[in-house]
Amino acid sequence: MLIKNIPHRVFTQNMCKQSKHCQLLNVVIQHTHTTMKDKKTTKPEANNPAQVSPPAQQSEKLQKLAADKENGAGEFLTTNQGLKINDNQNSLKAGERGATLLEDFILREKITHFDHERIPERIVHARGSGAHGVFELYKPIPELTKAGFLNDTSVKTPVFVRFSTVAGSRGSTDLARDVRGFAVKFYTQEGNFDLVGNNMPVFFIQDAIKFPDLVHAVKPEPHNEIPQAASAHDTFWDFISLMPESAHMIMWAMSDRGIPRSYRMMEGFGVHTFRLITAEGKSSFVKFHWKPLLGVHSVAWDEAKKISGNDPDFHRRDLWDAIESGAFPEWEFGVQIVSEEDEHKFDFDILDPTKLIPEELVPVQRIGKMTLNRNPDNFFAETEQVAFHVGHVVPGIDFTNDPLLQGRLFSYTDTQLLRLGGPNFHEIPINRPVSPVHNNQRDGHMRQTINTSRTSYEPNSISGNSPRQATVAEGGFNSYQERIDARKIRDRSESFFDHFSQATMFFNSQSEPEKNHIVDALRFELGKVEREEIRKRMLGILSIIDASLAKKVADGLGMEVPAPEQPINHGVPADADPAKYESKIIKSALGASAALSMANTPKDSIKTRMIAILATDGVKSAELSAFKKALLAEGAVPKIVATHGGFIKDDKGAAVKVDFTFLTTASVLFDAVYIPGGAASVKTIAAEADALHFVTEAFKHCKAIAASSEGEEIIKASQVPAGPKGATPPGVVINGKPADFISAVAQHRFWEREKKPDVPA
Ligand code: HDD
Repeated sequence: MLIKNIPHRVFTQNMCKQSKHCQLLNVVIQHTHTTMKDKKTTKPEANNPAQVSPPAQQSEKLQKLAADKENGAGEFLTTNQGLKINDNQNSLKAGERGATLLEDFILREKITHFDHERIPERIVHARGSGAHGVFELYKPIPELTKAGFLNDTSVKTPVFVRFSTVAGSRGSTDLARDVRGFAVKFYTQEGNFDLVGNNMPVFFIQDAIKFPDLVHAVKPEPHNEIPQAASAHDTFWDFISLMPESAHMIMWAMSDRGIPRSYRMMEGFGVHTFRLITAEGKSSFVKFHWKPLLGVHSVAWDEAKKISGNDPDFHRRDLWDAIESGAFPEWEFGVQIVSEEDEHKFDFDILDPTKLIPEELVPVQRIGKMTLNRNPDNFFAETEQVAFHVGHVVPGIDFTNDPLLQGRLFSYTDTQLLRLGGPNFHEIPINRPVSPVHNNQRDGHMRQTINTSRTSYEPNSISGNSPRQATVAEGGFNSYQERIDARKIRDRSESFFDHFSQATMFFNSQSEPEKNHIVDALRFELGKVEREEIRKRMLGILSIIDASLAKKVADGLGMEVPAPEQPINHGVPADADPAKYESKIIKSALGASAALSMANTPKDSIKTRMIAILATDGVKSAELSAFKKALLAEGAVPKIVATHGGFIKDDKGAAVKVDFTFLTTASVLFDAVYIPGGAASVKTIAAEADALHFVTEAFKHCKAIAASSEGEEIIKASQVPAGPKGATPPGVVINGKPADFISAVAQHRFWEREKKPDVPA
């Protein structure tokens, strides 16, 4: 009885891992909890995690979260004080038509809570989606780090990941052209390690002091709050055109990486150079990577704009659906290691966050795998309240002096204090480590822990000096003892001054279609810029990166590339020697790096690909079922798109469930299209304008299309052009086998079809 009346949180939150007594107590509590629930619950909801999760997905973190979960299934409605509510329809009034009484505490509580339901959205990365998962190590790396989770292959480290866009508000579209956040919280046995990265390996600026300027420039303009979730406006390009250090990142942002097909098909990067530290205190520099096992893929820009209208939740839905269906997204975790001795051996400074280390120079070693296997139960409680911080590290991982990283170390706690309302945000269930927390921090808004000790200071004698400091051998964190012998200055290292070599290397590394997409993206973005001087300045910057790029963009804008001149340099400190800042266009010939082109990504799977099957009454059952079966066997997701909802009847009279109509979906929400035969089905679809648009648009976006010999009529009725010399265009499979279509879908896109000729969809 005693146990039953005490909130579970009090026990589980600070549960001492070592203590058998505590563990036993926890089991008793959870058991008691279950027994109570079982008695009261008439029909448990299907998503009650404690009841349906297979053991493999019940990580230590998920088990701990279970103690805070609430599910009202079969329960009475109550106030927050546990009082059962008798009437949730009417407020308390003076007479049937009378005024509502202030006395109505039930009404007041409900409305007050509602009035306070919103918290400030993140200043950047407001729009995001999260998922739970596990990280598994391939092999211990004690020669590089003493971090426990990187040394024990038997441990499955729980993770929570949040993907995001940067500029848009919380409700903005997923498909904005933007950088994507890729933040991973590892709940390790030694505390939380947060890897707060992006899907691009470099950043716009070199010093955190410029971050507020960058963000103010990209956010909607202050006078009219336009445009939402878009960088195509004057203030962004004004800033960028004055900040040559952004040249490399601009190439990435304007590339197809800015419009991913899926969060599941993005790379992730820690961006900064961090340090790994061994038990002996040896330091190595490290760049962290995430490599998606489904490959790196993007959509077309025209498609991205249309997805934003058809399904602004496209990426969120895609992640959710994949996890719900059991197609768990996976990434390999990679490290690029540079020894202390090699710190200065590159053409660039490894502390400069606008530079990457080409994989040809330092290969990425894949050391483990992350699998996302569970959707959150509550978006606000988990995805919105999760608080990441680059400063959350564990013994064996440490920082470098990258000036962007150094500034971030301040910013993240500061922002959570505002966003989550006070210093106890670490007690919010999703943010709690799985390792125990014991310290002398006390009180503050919404404190959850009931600290029972009389002492809240250290040293103390009253509590036997508990909690006590840990030696390094006991797992205490000690910062890497970097030798520093310097003057205190506010300046930038000249080793950070080569802004263009890697921008050019990135451009040179792209395939022809990828280069064309960068040109188109820049034409679009700069075409939206009203001020000519900004466009001109940008053309000047582009001409340093690549003359042909600048010329093509200029042609699209109807402008001339300005005569070569030094880029107007940014932020020269008031008293600095301008010569130091203004005379530098340093460029070293770095050539190209194959790893930078998405054209080189693996294209061997159609797992989770969305396939539209265009069919209606009279569809040929044999063709439909053969393709459907083959697609399902490969892990694809075939959906019937028909001219009406409900069920269609195939040529054998069997009912086939319709997933979408041409009204409720669009070709941009699919990866490929299959058109089975059946005279009646083909005739009806060929007469529907939306269906013909569907096919033409899928072709325009370079997707695989297959049709049976009868189904080809629909392709002919659409505006799909013939291929070279009247041949079938690449990626179009007529009267082929399912295997032919499957290998075409695996190619993702046939970019060579683009604009040859352009189709009006
Ligand atoms: Fe940041 C959020 C990634 C530079 C300040 N950042 C945030 C998130 C990601 C990144 C993924 C979202 C985390 C989540 O899902 O909750 N940020 C980066 C990367 C950067 C970077 C890869 C450069 C390499 N950020 C950066 C700088 C500053 C900040 C230089 C400030 C000096 N970032 C923040 C922030 C945010 C944030 C204001 C907003 C919400 C939050 O932290 O929790 O503190």
